Amino acid sequence: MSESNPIENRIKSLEQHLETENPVLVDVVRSFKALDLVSRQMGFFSKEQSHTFSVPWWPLISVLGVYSSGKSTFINRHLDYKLQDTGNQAVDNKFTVICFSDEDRVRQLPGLALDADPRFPLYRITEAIDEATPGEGRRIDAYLQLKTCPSEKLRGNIIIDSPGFDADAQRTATLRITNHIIDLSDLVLVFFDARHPESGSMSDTLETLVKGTIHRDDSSKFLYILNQIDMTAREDNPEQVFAAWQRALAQKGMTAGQCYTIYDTEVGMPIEDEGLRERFLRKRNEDVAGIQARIEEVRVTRAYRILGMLGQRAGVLEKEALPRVQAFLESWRRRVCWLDGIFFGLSLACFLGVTLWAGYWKGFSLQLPYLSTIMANPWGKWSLAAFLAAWVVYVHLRIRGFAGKQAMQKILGGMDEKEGHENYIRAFTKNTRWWRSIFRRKPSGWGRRNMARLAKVTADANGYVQKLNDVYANPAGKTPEETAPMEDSCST
Ligand SMILES: Nc1nc2c(ncn2[C@@H]2O[C@H](COP(=O)(O)OP(=O)(O)O)[C@@H](O)[C@H]2O)c(=O)[nH]1
Ligand SMILES: [Mg+2]
Repeated sequence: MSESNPIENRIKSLEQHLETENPVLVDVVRSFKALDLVSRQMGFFSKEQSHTFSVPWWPLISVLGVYSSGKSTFINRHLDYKLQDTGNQAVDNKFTVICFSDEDRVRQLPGLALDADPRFPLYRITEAIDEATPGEGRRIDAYLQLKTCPSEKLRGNIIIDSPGFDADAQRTATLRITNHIIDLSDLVLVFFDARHPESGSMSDTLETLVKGTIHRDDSSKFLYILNQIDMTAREDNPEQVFAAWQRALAQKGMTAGQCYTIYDTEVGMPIEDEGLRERFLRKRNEDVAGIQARIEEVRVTRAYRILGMLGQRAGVLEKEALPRVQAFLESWRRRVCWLDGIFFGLSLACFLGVTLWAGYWKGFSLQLPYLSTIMANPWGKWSLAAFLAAWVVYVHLRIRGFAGKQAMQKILGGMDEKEGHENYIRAFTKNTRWWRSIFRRKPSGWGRRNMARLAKVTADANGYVQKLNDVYANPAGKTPEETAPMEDSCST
């Protein structure tokens, strides 16, 4: 039966995909599933929700920049695979999301595949496009495609190749997608073309990609790359080209960041002068290694960050969600008691007042007209009792509902929208269902078994860190720290 559950199927395909790439993360998925179970039983999650859907499983490296600056050539070289078309004409006008597959061939899928699959970073991208250009989301296939490729370099990350900034048609949508991709990316390589350092597309790129990024708090994820510098080797002073480029970046307000100058040794022009060639090559090799190190670092730190998220989510359930539900229950209980007391107290007082005023009391005995007739009837007594009981229950339930809303507003009012009001409302509602006594202090889903589950998730999270250390800290002998980027400032 569970086979046909779309949520489970999605998670299963996530597991399969991770299995080929990083088996430690398959165990991590299992831990997230345990959290899902607890979250559901506590009422935080509906059946359609899962922690695994909001975890960015693959770090995203996007390659943006000037058209014909060698982005696709760089990607092909990096993957060691002739995947993308290259050329001086605008050969590619789509964003290409490239991810790993252990199939022995490249598979190409339309953009819709990306939009509909939460495993991929561009899930629901059509909504973002529609926001910018209403109706354009339908044409998603004109903007996006997915390619799977067996290159080892793709294990554990996703690369996005982009069209240049030259196509004026569809510009808004393209910009919108670009911004969306930048937001999602862990690393953004911005390519410039050393052949035309002053061209229009260059200044467009500067405008969009440099000016817009300097005020971001994640500005360190941008690498600025002046590509094809082999073309400057024939000029009198290649350093000038580099300096002019840096000045242009600085003019846009960029004061620090990582700058690299590279070229492709196979498609680049041969440099005749030996001294020059050596100088160019050394700088190029250094910078390419720097870029590779950043890419590797992203891949490794992402895996650790996912583990951090696992521990953090377990912590949030226990240290934030649980106390809030308890505070809610407390506030609700108090309100129900007060309102019940006030309402039934007042009702009783009114009843006494009216009957006293009407003179139905003879000493301590109440003599209501018709009461003796009703009591004399064998059905009458029970009907009266049933009526009264139904009325009391009805009023009490209405009060529970009313008090629940009030208590909810109180707790939600003190919370940030980002903390998921919807989930809390679901949990609060679950805890106030009509058959739950207001005196039950233990929140729904918070039994011994779930407490043990959470404790296990936290313990496992630590164990996974060690497993990851084994995977990453050994073979190449490199740790993320050692491969951290050089401090290379672009400021002049
Ligand atoms: N001289 C030289 N040409 C390059 C270099 N990298 C790429 N090219 C050429 O520049 C053209 C555009 O490259 P492409 O990768 O398609 O650029 P994209 O539009 O940014 O993806 C192609 O003809 C490449 O062969 C380089 O480092 N030096
Ligand atoms: Mg290209």
